[in-house]
Amino acid sequence: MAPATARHIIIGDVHGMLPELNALLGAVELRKEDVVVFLGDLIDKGPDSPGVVARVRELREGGQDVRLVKGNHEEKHERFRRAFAAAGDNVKMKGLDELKGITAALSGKDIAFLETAEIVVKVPGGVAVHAGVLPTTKTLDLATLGKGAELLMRVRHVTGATQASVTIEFGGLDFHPDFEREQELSPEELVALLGAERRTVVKTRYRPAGSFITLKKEGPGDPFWADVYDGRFGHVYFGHTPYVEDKTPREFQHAVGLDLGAVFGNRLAAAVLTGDGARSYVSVPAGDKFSTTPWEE
Ligand SMILES: [Mn+2]
Repeated sequence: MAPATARHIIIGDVHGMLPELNALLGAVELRKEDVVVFLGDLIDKGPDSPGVVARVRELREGGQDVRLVKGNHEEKHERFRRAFAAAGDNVKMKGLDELKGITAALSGKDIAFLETAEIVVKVPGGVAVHAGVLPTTKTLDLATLGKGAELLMRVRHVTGATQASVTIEFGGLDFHPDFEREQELSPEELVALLGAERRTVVKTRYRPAGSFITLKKEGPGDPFWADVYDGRFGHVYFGHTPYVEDKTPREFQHAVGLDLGAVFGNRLAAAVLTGDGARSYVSVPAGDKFSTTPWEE
């Protein structure tokens, strides 16, 4: 257990930006008793992923309480390592050159360190996750979430309205009703409404408002998750979505986005939580820009 006076330093996506990480650790005047939480995506895109992993690993080896949240980039590397072990050079994945180059440059200790990453890290007054939480999530228990835990690493926009449809076989024809008024009904209620006893239900589809949307598939009525998150798990500290023009972390009612897009040439940021419950922010400018596509994963 960290002592009561310990601070929590929560750091946004580093993406291989080693000088900026060192500058940030200097700017927060890191103390031995601080808990340092990295929000994931230590690696990829930037110039020195292996250097960043070694730096953070050595911080832990030096006795600092370091917690690592798993980002979608750490998850992608895990998938690559498994696939490469099984299929060698026959592996087909997007970004293969970067995956291979970084993997080759990581030591066994570095990889073991990366594999200590957690999907959710509890922090005072809330949780740290890589991307966010779905507004509809009822629990953060990973066993209960199952494959849904994956979305904590990826969520951005969520559905703004409930989508419900029932496909019904009727007289040899497929019947695809288009619901508007009944949107709040469950599939069972929709079927009852349609008099299903005379028909055969082929397929029901029900997605409540607040469901996951794949990147770039969102429409104008689909909010960013943190705009509709009700605070049920406390304050959520997240990265993943880079705010490439913001000078300070993006604050929501019950969440704060700490990825200020260092690798996109903006800033590397941290939240500092003190024992008395106060929250402040520290950030340092990026020395250079190594990626120009913040809308990509
Ligand atoms: Mn990410």
